[in-house]
Amino acid sequence: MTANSDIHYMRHALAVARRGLGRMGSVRPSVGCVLVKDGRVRAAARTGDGGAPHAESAALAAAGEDAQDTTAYVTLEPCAHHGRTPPCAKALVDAGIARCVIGALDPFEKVNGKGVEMLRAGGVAVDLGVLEEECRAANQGFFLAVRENRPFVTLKCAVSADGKIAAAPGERTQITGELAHRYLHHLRSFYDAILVGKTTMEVDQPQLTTRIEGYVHEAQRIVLDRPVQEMLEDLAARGITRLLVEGGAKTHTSFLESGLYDEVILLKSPKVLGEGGVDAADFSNLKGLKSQKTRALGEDLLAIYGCSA
Ligand code: AOF
Ligand code: ZN
Repeated sequence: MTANSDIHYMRHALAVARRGLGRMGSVRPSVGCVLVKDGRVRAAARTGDGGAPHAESAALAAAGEDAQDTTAYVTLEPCAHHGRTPPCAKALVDAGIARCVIGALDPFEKVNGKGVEMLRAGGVAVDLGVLEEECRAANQGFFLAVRENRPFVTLKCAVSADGKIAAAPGERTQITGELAHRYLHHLRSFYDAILVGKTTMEVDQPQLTTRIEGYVHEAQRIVLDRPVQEMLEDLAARGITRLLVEGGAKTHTSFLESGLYDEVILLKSPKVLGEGGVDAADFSNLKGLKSQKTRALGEDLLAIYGCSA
């Protein structure tokens, strides 16, 4: 059985890792690493923006000599290859850590299993699979890009009580309130790119930026102009591992019909837009997705559907 303390520190590492989502700029994971000794966190770091430095080397640098005899909690297997940086597994061994607790194995073939071997060969005790599902979920964009050549896709839609996304065709309509608006800007900061259809681009002319204090993030803006599967492969090839699809209805429908989506986020307003409004896509049948979270945001309701258990 996994010790409670292992789960606790892995949660910490996951929280640190998640802050890097949407900031890697290429098909690279955002990893979290926490170094712990005698019940005290000595250092915590994530993969740097743009993919470097790796989480482990940043945490080791922060801990200095204090890294000796720590337990390292890492959300993803430490790397074993010479890439832009020397192998993290070797750096952990050289720093004299006692134990390494790993969330998920790295799917990248130059690393997969080899990081674990390198640690064990260096005398480090290794435990695998602590909060594995959460660790994979946190880096699902990276896993999908490596294995399926496409980014993690979230469909997001703000919808009125009567299922509309605008009061009339061609009319930009603010449907949800201030808290939902803030939530959306926060959400955007965890994506590499935001996609809209041509009509939305023309009608709403959205800036699609993150505009809240404390967040500096500019996701790439993408306008849907090709069959999606092809476009998604292209986006993955350009290093986009997390894509937020903001609509409109035609764009959402094309994703819903192709089945190429992993998560749906609906912001439901109590407002009624009436007969002349533009219908939202039909989100009533979400293949295999389950309700993950429902919560009030002011007078609006946030509903998240995903595939984790
Ligand atoms: C780690 N810690 O923080 C990350 C890892 O091009 P490079 O040298 O940056 O290597 C990228 C690969 O390293 C990436 O595909 C993934 O397998 C692993 N990422 N590994 O030990 C980290 N970001
Ligand atoms: Zn590394």
